[in-house]
Amino acid sequence: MPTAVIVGAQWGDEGKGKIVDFLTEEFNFDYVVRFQGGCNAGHTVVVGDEKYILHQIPSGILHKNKKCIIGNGVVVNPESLLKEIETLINKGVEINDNLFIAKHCHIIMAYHIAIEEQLEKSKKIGTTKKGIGPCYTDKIARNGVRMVDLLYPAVLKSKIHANLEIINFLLENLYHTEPLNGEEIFNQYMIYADKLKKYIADTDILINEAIDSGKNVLFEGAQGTLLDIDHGTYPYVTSSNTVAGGACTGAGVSPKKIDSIIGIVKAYTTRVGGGPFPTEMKDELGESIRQKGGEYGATTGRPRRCGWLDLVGLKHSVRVNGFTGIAITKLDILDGIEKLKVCVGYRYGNTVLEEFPKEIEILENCIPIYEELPGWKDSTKGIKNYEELPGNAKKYLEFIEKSLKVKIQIISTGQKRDEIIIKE
Ligand code: 2SA
Ligand code: GDP
Ligand code: MG
Repeated sequence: MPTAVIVGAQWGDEGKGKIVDFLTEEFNFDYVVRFQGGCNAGHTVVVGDEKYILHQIPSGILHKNKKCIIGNGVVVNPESLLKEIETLINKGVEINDNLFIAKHCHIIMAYHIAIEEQLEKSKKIGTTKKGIGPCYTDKIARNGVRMVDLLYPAVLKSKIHANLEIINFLLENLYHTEPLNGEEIFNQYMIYADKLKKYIADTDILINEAIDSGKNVLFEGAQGTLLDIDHGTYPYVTSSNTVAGGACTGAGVSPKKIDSIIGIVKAYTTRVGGGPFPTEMKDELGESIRQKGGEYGATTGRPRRCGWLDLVGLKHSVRVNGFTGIAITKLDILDGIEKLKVCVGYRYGNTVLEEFPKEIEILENCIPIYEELPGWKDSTKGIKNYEELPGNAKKYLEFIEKSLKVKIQIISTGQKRDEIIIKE
């Protein structure tokens, strides 16, 4: 597996952090590269009794001698990145010449957060309020401030002032709130520049040279396919390309150089924030899965909505990503549930849909068609050997594999590193 892309196959929080951490060591990846999103992400890695939540730093950072890269597709919040670095160092993690940030990453500015605060009042996407959308908006509108601008104070200053002319007009006249002070923002970002400049690099060159010299590179996606700006449940999506193709644009690597694409699939479904969710369980079972699975936002602490596995959404995910294999996570959370439902189609009015609809109004009014599978009583927690899984757990996995026509390569049976099965 010289290069592999890890992508969330649902609405995020599938357990990408755990799988990235595991694969980094197990398959000897030399580099781990984040390629989109920002500090909206929360990737959890549990090592022994210690829990780490990575937001912008790749989840390979906990292993020594691995290089971690924040690729150009990421939007960097300097303040939260510095906090993340400090937290990790305080926990004994080494961060020095093993971290690189792309020169051409866009930066989340204080005004992006201020604008999003206002936008969310009417739009109600249920964002993380980290300024992600407004930052990508500026990137596409060609108004963005990039990491490299931190090295050129005059450029930084003029960009901040030019952007604030528009932002302050909106804040004062449309939102009737206080304007922001450009000089204060500039001075604050110069402090960040001083602390972060040692990490800024030509990461596209670094990554390509690494691949060309035979090093193993793992690309770590954030959020999930159904939150993709193009392929997700628009407008209830994040503002980046979360699909596998995003790894190429978000790191500067040719599709020719990608060997494996692994979709991370939670054994059930969760979603945090607004938007349609056909298989959502609004009952006691949904609540008990939330409690047992610890389904609370790793960044915001918001309760995640929980539901049954949705093969319609997953088939779409398989198609747009081209998974070469999948990893099923949180199988243990389904232990003890008598009957498991799996959504195999949607009923919309008098029609049956087998494909995930693009029309948000249709998706909002779809009724899932379920296949019922028998559950299992025995615990799967911590099982490391496929043969030891209860028969019905194997049947559940085989059903998924057969429906999606993609091999299950990894099964995760707990939060910890070693609570995992490698199937092939
Ligand atoms: P944003 O902030 O603009 O990206 O929000 C747009 C939508 O994307 C969703 N989103 C997420 N969904 C799942 N997990 C995410 N990371 C955190 C976690 C979320 C948290 O690991 O739990 O702590 O709340 C994530 N980031 C963005 C978001 O909920 C909106 O639906
Ligand atoms: P990510 O954003 O995809 O990295 O996922 P999050 O970290 O936001 O959420 C996944 C949660 O599930 C974390 O608390 C993980 O520690 C936990 N987790 C991951 N895999 C498993 C598993 O197989 N079993 C259990 N019980 N928890 C898991
Ligand atoms: Mg998460």
